[in-house]
Amino acid sequence: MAHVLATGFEKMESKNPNDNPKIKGYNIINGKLKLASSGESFESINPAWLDDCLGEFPLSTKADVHEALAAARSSFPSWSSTPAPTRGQIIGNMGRLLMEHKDDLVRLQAREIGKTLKECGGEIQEAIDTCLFFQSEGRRLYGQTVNSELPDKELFTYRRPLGVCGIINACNFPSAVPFWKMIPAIMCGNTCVWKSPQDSPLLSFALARIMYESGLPDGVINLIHGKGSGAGQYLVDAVDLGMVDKISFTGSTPVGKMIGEVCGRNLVSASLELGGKNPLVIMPSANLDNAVEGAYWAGFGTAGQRCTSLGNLIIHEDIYDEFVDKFMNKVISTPIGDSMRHDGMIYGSMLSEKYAIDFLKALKMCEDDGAKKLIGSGRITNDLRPEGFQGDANEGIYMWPHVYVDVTEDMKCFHEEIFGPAVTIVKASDFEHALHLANASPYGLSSAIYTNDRLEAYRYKTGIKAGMTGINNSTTGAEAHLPFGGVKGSGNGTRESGIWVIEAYSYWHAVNDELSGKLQLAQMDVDEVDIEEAEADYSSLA
Ligand code: UN1
Repeated sequence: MAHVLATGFEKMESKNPNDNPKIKGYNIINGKLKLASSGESFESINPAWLDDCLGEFPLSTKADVHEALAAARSSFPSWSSTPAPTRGQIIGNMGRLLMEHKDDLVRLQAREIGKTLKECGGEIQEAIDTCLFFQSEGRRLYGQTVNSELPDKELFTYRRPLGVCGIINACNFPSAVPFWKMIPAIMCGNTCVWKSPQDSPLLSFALARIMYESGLPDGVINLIHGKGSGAGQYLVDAVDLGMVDKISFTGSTPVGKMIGEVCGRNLVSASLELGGKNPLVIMPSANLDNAVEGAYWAGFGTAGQRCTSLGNLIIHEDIYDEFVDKFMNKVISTPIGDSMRHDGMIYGSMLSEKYAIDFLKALKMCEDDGAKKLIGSGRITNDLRPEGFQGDANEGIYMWPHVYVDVTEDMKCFHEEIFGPAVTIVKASDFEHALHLANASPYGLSSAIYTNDRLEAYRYKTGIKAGMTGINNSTTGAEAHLPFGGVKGSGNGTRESGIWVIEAYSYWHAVNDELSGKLQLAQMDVDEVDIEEAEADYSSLA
């Protein structure tokens, strides 16, 4: 089998529009390009242009996943003993290569998942930022020296890697999120098996090749393609077989709970970044035009397919009508279309057919709940298209923007995440009610408030139960050096990004060094310091 760096990208015969290349994709196991052992493959389709097939990728079997895990296991001793600053240097090289190839990767990502070029640019930048941050963390993988209670004895702490990490991410952030996971993982000395999202295998393949071009030794990151119910499940099942020391997962709450159970019964560490029903509160003192911009972007950026997208828009009753009017004025003319062919689009296609099907089911839930619809007709067709739609609707999978009002706490659509361009609007009678509503869903990922009352902002920040809060900002917009993650149904409390993620990929090793040449017993052989005889009679004060 060819080494990952031995060839360029292998093109296949394609009937793509504009002759877009169709690529033969491979798994990368121990630095070698490999097909699935069954010979089976699946295709990656451009959701904004369904005739455009990006390539064919191995439908990995259980044996392929186990081979990748074995490769990660055997490369662990040498990688974990490579000095952390050297590991950091390789990560820095990855960042520099991403910068060099940024424009091509941005276009490839937009082509594979239909996200706008602008957003894809932001995302590749987030992957670059992550590399540059962790390049230096390789020089800062500090432990501590700790004083002993006994003489001639020293105590130390060291960060140790966990071992083999299984990485599973969703296709909505197909470059930033795997980098959030794998970069700190390898910086800490772990090795990885990365199951690429089934809807972004080509981008994952290109990113993994960049990792190898950066000087990564064979077997440190192993890439396997396939479906969630196939390769993804085999990777999780391998936890029960003792082949995995860590799973890091970004995706839905039900799948996250299943993974958490498997990891829990094996006492294996799990990082779980799950769904959200992110609330955004608008108070009367807010700058309403600014708030409209934030709510609109939070609701419809990435076609609402971020885990940090706006869920419940909670509006104070005093400005409710004015705000909804301004908001709807914007929503009605939302520019929607393929950003590779039309400029200025706010959002593009759904990530894939599967996301479209789930979104349509969620719309039915809103309708069954009796929420009142202000705009939205499901899938965009050439006969029924919003005024801002550009192009031929039959070419891709596009959805109308949807806004529902009169949503109340007793409705399912108040509580459940809707992954797509839909916002549910709730009316609040005062600040306390707004805060109550913001906390009433089962999730706790992101949250936001627009207010110019500092006390209200303070009370929101301290009263909300969420991993992230924006003040006079939208619910989205994580940065590579700030902790990312949620509470309640949004995760298990682990964090991605910044120095906080290091906790998720290392354990603390406490070492004591007894220099006295004899056995000294902690707590028992410690010199006691007596309390001096009290001069004062405290009982006379009572
Ligand atoms: C996700 O949706 O899984 O803050 C990640 C944001 C992005 C990351 C979202 N930078 O919305």
